[in-house]
Amino acid sequence: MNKITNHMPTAELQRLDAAHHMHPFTAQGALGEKGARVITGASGVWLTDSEGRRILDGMAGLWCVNLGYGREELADAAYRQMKELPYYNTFFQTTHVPVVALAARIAELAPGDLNHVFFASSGSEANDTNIRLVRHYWAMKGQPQRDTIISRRNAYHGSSIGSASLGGMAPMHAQGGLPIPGIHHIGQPNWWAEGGDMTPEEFGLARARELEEAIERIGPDRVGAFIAEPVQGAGGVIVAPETYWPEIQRIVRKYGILLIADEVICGFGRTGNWFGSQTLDIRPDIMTIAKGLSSGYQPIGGSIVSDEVAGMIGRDEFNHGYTYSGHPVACAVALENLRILDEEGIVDRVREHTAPYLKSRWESLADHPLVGEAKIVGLMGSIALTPDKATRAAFAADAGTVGFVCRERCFANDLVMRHVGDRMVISPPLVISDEEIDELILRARRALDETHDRLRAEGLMEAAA
Ligand code: PXG
Repeated sequence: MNKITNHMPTAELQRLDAAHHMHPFTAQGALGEKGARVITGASGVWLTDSEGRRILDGMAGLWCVNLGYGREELADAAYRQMKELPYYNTFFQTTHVPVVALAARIAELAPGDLNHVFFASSGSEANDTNIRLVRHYWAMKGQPQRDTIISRRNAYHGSSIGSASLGGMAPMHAQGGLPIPGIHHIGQPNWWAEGGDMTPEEFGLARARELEEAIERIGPDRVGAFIAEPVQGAGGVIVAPETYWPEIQRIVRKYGILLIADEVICGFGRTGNWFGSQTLDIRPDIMTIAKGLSSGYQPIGGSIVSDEVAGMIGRDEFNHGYTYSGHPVACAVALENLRILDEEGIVDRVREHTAPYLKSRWESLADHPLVGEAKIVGLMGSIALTPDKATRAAFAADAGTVGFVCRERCFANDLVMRHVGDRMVISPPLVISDEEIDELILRARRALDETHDRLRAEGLMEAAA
């Protein structure tokens, strides 16, 4: 076979891709007809494709390239580590310098008594670890029946069997016999779509109290933990009303259940602090991390665990671990990523400058005829598309039809902005400049205008009954 390079014709790359590469979350047959966009390089917030187009990456890859593309320091860190010690494990009473240094640094950054890290290679693995951690913790405390974990509908916690069970994505549960036993889902705090006639404050309280109702129904002695993303990411950047988290906090304390904050997207500067839990004043016992930990330059994730939980787990052998738990190259790259985020003041800059600026520009989109609410926390934002702002109506067409049209128009305008149903979401690299934010908004508005034209032409502006 010929060497596959960036210089192969796009059509040939697309043909080989469709023939041999199974894509995640993709209808492979349809992909074969259209062909995937081939990304060949990137720098800062800009991607380049095989046709030579420059594309503004409004999603930081998959919510992960916090530092932006093309940082040579991270490549150098990987190169140095590969030469020195490309691999060693952390089983059987061994350790190595990068894993020690990274664990200690994460413990320093994490709030409160979250001082212990169990490493994995992804957020999915880390959440699988969390299921086992929680259940083993309660078993060690003499309460093995506390094996139920409560989560939320439309949450995303990963794609392995355990983590997808924690997640509340109905289309994922519909395939492969999910969820596993012992996972219970309550409603999400999505006021725009589900708030009905309640004020956001009333709705936030009502949705939080579903946790209390679930605990009472299942039995307070049966529930081990509640897991949630500080801001739901893949569910559409759903920002809970202000009343929600304080009430959740009250309930988990009242019943003594563990709180797991899934920080896979919110962590490492995304919300303007090191962790989303700090931005939203959440006090978890366990945090899931991945993505921004290495800015996506290496696959790495983990669970940050409190003194109390780690102490209890440590009393016995925890029969759990991955070949690549604490992989030295991934740890070295993550450490370098954290150094740069810190020393260049990137997290502080997000909080003090970039987030307020993006917020003012993002919220200006709310005057567009298609846009209902515009929500944003730090550098993660969403807009709800609607045929009727006053009633917060959904479109008559199947959910996602309009969002898909808008995503296509973004693509055509060389902007990566995702759709989740009929919400559009952004999560750009944290290093995005003011000029690049202006450019992002300009392209988003153009895409919205083109979407609006197309919806009118195709009779898709009808509201659902
Ligand atoms: N928790 C959260 C909150 C996530 O967003 C995971 C766990 C799983 O991480 P891994 O590394 O196993 O993928 C995620 C991942 C999307 C999309 O379409 C989002 C994620 C992954 C893939 C697609 O928005 N988030």
